[in-house]
Amino acid sequence: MINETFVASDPKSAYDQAVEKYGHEISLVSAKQLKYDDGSLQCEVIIAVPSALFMEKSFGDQSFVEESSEEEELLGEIGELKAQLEVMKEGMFVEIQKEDSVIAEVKNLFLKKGISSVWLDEMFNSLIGTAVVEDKALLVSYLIEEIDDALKVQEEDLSSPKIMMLVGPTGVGKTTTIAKLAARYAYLLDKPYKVALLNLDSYKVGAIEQLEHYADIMQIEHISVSSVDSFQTELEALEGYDVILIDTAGMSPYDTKKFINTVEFVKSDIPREIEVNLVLSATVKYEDMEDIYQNFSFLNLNSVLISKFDETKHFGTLLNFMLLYKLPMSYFSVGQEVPDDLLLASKEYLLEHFIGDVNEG
Ligand SMILES: Nc1nc2c(ncn2[C@@H]2O[C@H](COP(=O)(O)OP(=O)(O)O)[C@@H](O)[C@H]2O)c(=O)[nH]1
Ligand SMILES: [Mg+2]
Repeated sequence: MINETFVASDPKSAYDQAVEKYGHEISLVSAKQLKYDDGSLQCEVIIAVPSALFMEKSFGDQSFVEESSEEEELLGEIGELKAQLEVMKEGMFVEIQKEDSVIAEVKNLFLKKGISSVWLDEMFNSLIGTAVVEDKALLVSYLIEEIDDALKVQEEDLSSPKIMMLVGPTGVGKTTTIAKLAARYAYLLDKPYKVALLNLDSYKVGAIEQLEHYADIMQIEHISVSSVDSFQTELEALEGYDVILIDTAGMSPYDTKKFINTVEFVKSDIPREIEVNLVLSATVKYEDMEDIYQNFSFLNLNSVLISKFDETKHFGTLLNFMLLYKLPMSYFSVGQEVPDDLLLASKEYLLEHFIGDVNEG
């Protein structure tokens, strides 16, 4: 049944209107008197009409059927579209959730390995909405490729005479590495280079003895200098040498800077640049690395030499340092043995170790 309202001045007139329209199959639902705004009284009668009769009288047989089917068809289509939208919406939600969970998982993995969230977020932001963030393996290999791109290696170049100075905290492996480099240049390359060792330490007796000891064994020139003046004089005297390796044992970066500045006053036929290598232990903690960089960066670092590569399996912190400060790597010290445990820096070698670590985690 369908309810319809009829209005007239009295209930009977209203009911008569309903009978006139639908005949006697109708039934009375309610009747009430209403006072309108203009003060007039009207009577509202609600009657119930059988649905079929209501449709017939309202739309007429033919038109009702046709309109209904058209309307129904339209409604059906809208309903279908709505359902499709729901499915799409759900699908999108699932995709976003999937992206989120892949990113979260990979981010967690790299964070755990020491890569900073600043660098990671920068990467993820540029990848949102791409297929890369929907697949864990794809995302991991993308990140490793990005690290590979960001890493730089300083090629070994002995084509012109050079002065190489190793700086870095005490105990990091400077003296040992200088001995390895000296042996490499003097005896292990395609031709023997003329190498001299210079020690800037004036008071750390042990350090001098250590370098002297290596120099004696290798029969390589060794000089110890204690003042900026004598440094300049010695460099002038070493004019004919291919490589001068300088150890800075126990010296503060500020004192070291004075010696570095001296180099430009060295009188020499072939002017030499000084190449400053920061020696960083692969085992160092990130907070310490930052401190080290702050302490030594004003020396205009040319490259980073990574020591104690053999003492850790985790290279994320080191990689993070490279990503942040963008210094090229020169050599890797991979053990205590002089001269064997020294490698030319290589991205592949470092990344292989890092990937090994990532795969374990
Ligand atoms: N395991 C390992 N030990 C190293 C490496 N390089 C240096 N060392 C050791 O670290 C200690 C300090 O080295 P040293 O050259 O005296 O450091 P310096 O104070 O920077 O001159 C020594 O016992 C070295 O044998 C390395 O690559 N791996
Ligand atoms: Mg030393």
